[in-house]
Amino acid sequence: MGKIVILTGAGISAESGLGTFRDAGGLWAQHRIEDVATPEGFARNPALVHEFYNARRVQAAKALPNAAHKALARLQGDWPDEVVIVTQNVDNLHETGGAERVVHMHGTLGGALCAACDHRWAAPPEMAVDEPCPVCKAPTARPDVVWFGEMPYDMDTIYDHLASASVFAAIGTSGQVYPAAAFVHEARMSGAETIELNLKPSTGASGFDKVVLGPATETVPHWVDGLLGAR
Ligand code: BV8
Repeated sequence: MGKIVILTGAGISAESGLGTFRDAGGLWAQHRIEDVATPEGFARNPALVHEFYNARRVQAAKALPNAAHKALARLQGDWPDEVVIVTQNVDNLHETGGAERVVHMHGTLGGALCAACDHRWAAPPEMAVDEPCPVCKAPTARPDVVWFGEMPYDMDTIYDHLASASVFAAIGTSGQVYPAAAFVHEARMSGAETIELNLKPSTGASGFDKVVLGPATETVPHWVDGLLGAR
């Protein structure tokens, strides 16, 4: 038994039709990170950044949760201890798949943030350049996502969860973005059993006790069945 901490990345949403970043033809093959996922890029060309996130927001709104998202929600409901999902993803497929305790460390497409006064509100389907903040009226609205060079959200909470995890699973992440990529080492240091579920071994695969390869819609329900059946 014990607390299960799960880190998910773009791979868990791939079979829902949302692009990953580093697979062939992925988002970083279509756009330069510096241009669309940094504060400097937003300052330089906000229209390009809004275009990038508007397209993803519209696509994510049409996407449906897949068997992997639903299996994690089932695990949260049926496991006798806490199951925490920390996601790098900015889509809401964990929530629409029935999950509750989801920590969006890189923010969400559904959120808007005022770069001037830090006010947060629900983003419209498409954000425009110079969109005024509803509170301070400054034309400084941006997507509420964490860009490179910015501090991910809820880091203290995440490290607390990792320190008390019995099992740590990384699902559908290439293990190339920090600090998320180092969570497996934090979990191991607190004695957690670590498992990676991925289509192919990630950069950090050797840091896991176990690696299960295959599409998430097959490996995740099977893993959850094993955990719940083994109780
Ligand atoms: C920060 C925005 C300070 C939202 C993103 C060392 C320590 C600390 C920082 C750094 C460091 N070294 C470098 C840094 C800086 C930088 C960084 O990591 N750079 C990298 C490129 C080297 N990190 C930062 O700037 C972070 N901030 O460090 O602040 C700090 C320091 C310490 C502690 C606290 C704070 C901020 C990083 C966040 C950047 N924002 N996105 C958005 O646009 O979505 S990152 C971007 O990459 C996405 O958020 C994405 O979630 C994330 C990770 O990518 P993955 O999810 O893994 O996706 P990827 O395509 O790479 O891989 C897909 C995987 O799925 C593959 O493995 C594939 O095999 C698998 N897959 C595919 N299909 C399937 C599948 N698996 C199963 N089934 C399938 N069907």
